[in-house]
Amino acid sequence: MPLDLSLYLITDRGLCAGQGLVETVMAAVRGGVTIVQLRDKYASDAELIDQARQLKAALAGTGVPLIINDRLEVALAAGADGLHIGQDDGDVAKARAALGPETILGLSVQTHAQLACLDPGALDYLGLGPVFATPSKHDHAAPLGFEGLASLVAASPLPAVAIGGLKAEHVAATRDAGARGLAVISAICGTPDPELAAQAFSAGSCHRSADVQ
Ligand code: TZP
Ligand code: MG
Repeated sequence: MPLDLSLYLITDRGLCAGQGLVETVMAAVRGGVTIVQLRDKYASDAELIDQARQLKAALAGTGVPLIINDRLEVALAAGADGLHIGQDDGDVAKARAALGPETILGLSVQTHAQLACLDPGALDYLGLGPVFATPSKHDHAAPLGFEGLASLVAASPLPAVAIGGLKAEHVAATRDAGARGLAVISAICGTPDPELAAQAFSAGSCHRSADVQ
């Protein structure tokens, strides 16, 4: 199935705890999320494998792929659809070799220098950001703004999803910058109605900013 990066949900342990991880994700999928990343810096591998299996079972039949953040072994053990790694999370070539050719592999990129060094043949997509500063990731790089995002997208050899402080009101600007989609945590996780929160992004995508007078 072609990779649909339009609305990329990333989970957060704390923000999803109130309504439950699976409940939050499935509500968001009903609202239009097209791809889901399980991200939990604190869970043990065993705990994460268990969460991944629950999510995989819940997502079966929806066509929405499940991506695991950082942990190759978890992605393999849970039979996830993909893995997303950062610049310091190990070797892309090694991850691709372990995952095989069919599994989705994404990489976070913050700078042109990082873009120049990557091997596009080993990857399926890039996560570019942060667009804005965000409390959801404590050690994030300097914010790019939409101009910085557009500059990275223009140089990217792969489809890109933008990340960092993005809300439904940013859909048009993100698309105008050339990104295929928006990756979000706090715009959906921990909101009173994650389904409605996800729906707001498709409402936002109806207009490119150039169309708005
Ligand atoms: N990587 C760069 S910013 C970020 C990650 C994981 C967090 C995005 O979270 P939010 O709440 O959508 O700003
Ligand atoms: Mg990482």
